Amino acid sequence: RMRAVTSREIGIESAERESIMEPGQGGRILIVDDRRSSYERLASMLEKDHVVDIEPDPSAALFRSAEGNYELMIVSLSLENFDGLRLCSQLRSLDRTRSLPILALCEPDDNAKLMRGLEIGINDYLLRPIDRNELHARVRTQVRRKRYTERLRDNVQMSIEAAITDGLTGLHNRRYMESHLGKLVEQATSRGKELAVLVLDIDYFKSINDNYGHDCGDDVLREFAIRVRKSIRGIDLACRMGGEEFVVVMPETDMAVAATVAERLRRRIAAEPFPIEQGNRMVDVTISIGIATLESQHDNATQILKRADQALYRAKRDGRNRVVA
Ligand code: GH3
Ligand code: MG
Ligand code: MG
Ligand code: MG
Repeated sequence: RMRAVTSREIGIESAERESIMEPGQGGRILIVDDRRSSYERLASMLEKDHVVDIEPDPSAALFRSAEGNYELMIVSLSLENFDGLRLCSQLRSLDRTRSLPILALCEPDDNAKLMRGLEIGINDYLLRPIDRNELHARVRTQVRRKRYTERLRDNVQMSIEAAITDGLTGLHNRRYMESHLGKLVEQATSRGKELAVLVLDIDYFKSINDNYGHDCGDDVLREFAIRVRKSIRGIDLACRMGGEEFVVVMPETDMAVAATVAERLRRRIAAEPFPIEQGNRMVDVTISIGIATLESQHDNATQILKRADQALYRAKRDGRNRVVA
């Protein structure tokens, strides 16, 4: 199982959080207000520190917020020709704007509207008449929080990718294969579909390392991964299981097709020498491949991998540079 990731690992320190909004890094804000005196006053208070747009028409505001790159919406709940709450609820229901902060502007005597706004999911509010300092503080907080959340999300995404990717080749790693092969097998058996698994192993890889050095061995592994990727479809899953051993899982693929793919890949490897030392030298590489396909409704990931491994073993025993099913 994947362990929890600490905030230190995902690269967010409290000092960094503070620096998210330095001077000159103001927010991009859309003001939605149809009273000229009101939005002009707001804009004049914010323009020194932020990039401010004004949109008096709520429908246009909805469109602009989904298209534009805003970090905060300031929405008046006392629009003259439109229900500001309706705009807020539309903003919350669209994927593109769901996490866009909303700062609502309320009349001090309209508590009912404010309560509904909070239920819809506005992030903060200001009562009229707007106090300049309060406005600045609440705007800064919302913009900072939005940037912090986005950075957090990006870093989590990167951590997840790193956890399932092989660093040398960029293919998936063993952990990912182990967590996914079972699901793919289950999907195939439950839908009565075919599934093929290839286990690939570079022949005499140790002697490549011995003759040319470990770095050249790494060059070979990277180039090998590129050729594997070129030989398979988008829905096929390619993983480096460790060392110079790889696994390719091909959904909806029977033995005849799997054998064709494997044989094509074997030839592609053997026919074209691999560049090492920044392309200054070339080295001949061959691989052996074992194939197994789903055999019954009761087959499972462990068994199918085991059969592919046994086929690979026979390919090695019979002289290498060959495909065995
Ligand atoms: P066979 O044809 O039987 O597969 O022989 P082989 O030499 O390929 O197999 P063996 O398992 O004896 O050797 C694999 C070698 O792969 C040993 C190990 O040092 C090397 N190796 C494992 N991981 C890496 C790596 O990340 N980079 C490099 N350059 N070498 C690696
Ligand atoms: Mg070996
Ligand atoms: Mg080998
Ligand atoms: Mg090996």
